[in-house]
Amino acid sequence: MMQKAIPCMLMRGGTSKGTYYLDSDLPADPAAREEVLLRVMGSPDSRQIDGVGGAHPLTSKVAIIKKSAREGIDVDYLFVQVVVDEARTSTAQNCGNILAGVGPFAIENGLVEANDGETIVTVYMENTDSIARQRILTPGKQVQYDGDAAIDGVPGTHAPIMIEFVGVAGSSCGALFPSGNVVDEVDGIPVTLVDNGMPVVMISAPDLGLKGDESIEALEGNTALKERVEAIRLKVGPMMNLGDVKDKTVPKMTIVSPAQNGGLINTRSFIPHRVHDAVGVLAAASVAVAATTPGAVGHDLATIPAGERKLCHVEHPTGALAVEVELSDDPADPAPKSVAIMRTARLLMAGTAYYIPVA
Ligand code: NQM
Repeated sequence: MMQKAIPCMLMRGGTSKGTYYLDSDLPADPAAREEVLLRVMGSPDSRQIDGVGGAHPLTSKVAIIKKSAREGIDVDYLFVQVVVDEARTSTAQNCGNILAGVGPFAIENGLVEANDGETIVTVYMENTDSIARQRILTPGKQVQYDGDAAIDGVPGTHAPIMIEFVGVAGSSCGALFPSGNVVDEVDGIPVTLVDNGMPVVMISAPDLGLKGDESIEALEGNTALKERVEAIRLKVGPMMNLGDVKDKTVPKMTIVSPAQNGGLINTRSFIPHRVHDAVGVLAAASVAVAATTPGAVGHDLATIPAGERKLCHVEHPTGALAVEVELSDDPADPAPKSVAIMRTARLLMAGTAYYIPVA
């Protein structure tokens, strides 16, 4: 079968990497569309050797972008996780790292006209029916990628992209604390089920016999731990209004312990089977809100910053991710008043991707 071609950009968004497409370039038929996403990435194959994927969930991600018909919104963004070693994709989760590249992509492709200086791109996140506002540096109406901003998990410095989230609390699970409790007990272990943009299960490290600063390799090599964590994950799926999560990449399982470098709290995250090199953006936003909520798992371990707008450094295996949260002061509505983060992104390649259809 002849190779087929499709316009595509390869971008780093935050600490993740993926293929970015214009919705109009992809086939409309869902099965044909999924085939393109899989084949370009090189899935299913644990090495993704016949595609551009990086053989890890963090580098097997897709953004599909179109001009928005919604009032006050510039572009619609659909995130797709391409499973590395199975012929499967999932839209059951959002991704705040890949999101960082969405505004730059929209400007590069003429979906948003840049100002000379700075451009705000308002993004509707289809996976979670919520909004992100991105501030992008655009001197001379061109996206600036180089700069002085550093994020842990990415070498060097780049142009900062400030992202403010609107309406992310409960966006996947229906409520910030979807079980109706700030703490539940599952398999004899206290857990906090939280969704401030990403469904996350917080578990205290000692409750799993861990210190919380274990290496990624040690955690991924601990079969008994992985089985225990997965058993809890499968049980909490329905409690989080996510149903059967066996084939879903949510909820994320986050092991928390006291911060080691002056931050809010330390984390190790199963996403949900591999361990994250850092922490997801929206996952960190969920962790930050849980850890600052009295009674939740992690609250007693956390060092909570003072002030109304709290800059919470969520520590992870390669540094920390800072989330600025303004907590609710309304007991009837615990959703935070604001959530913001800083990311960087970079256009790595622009052009044509080639793939061979299976059928
Ligand atoms: O939580 C990985 C990532 C993510 C998700 C994952 C993310 C987020 O770091 O917003 O960014 O948990 O699958 O790309």
